[in-house]
Amino acid sequence: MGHMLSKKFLKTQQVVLMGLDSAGKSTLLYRIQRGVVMQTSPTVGFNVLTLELDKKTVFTVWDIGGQGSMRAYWKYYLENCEALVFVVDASDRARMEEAKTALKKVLSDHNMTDIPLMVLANKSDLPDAMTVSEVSKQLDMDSYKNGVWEIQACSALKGLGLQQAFQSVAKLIQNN
Ligand code: G3D
Repeated sequence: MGHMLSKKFLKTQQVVLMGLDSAGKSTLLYRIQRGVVMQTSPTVGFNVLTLELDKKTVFTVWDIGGQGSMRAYWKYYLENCEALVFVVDASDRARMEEAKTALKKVLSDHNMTDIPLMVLANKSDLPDAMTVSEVSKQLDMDSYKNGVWEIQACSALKGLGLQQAFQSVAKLIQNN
């Protein structure tokens, strides 16, 4: 499966979207979706969704909370990944630690060396949402000194900040 996917996506920009369940990934995709959902739930026993945003950009979406067993499959997607978008629920203080651990795991994959990262502090419309600097601190972003990363606030529900965020992702890919 991996080999076929790798070949298929070779000519497109592959953006991998990850985050804990409930971070807002589906809502975000729904908001930005212009293409069609190409593939959902392959038969390997976990949910992965692939979405063709336009002719050149393919999003692969993963829920990564507590799913360590799926890590063996990430590599097929991360191999050609040009940017990682990591979505966090900025209003969910209780799960920040879990998000931090999950992000650390992904970034430790050797395919992620030199891949730019965009952290989206989602649900910024909620009154108790953390600011980007709070989220950044909670995720210990300062420890990624060697990597290229950015953090932006957004509200997938209201559609706020998404356009800017994905323009920045495109820039990060361009500059990489
Ligand atoms: P996931 O795909 O990452 O698992 P979902 O997350 O997109 O399913 O979102 C989980 C819940 O968070 C949904 O609420 C969704 O409406 C809500 N949500 C997503 N983005 C935002 C946001 O920007 N602001 C607010 N206020 N809520 C958001 P339900 O109630 O359907 O579970």
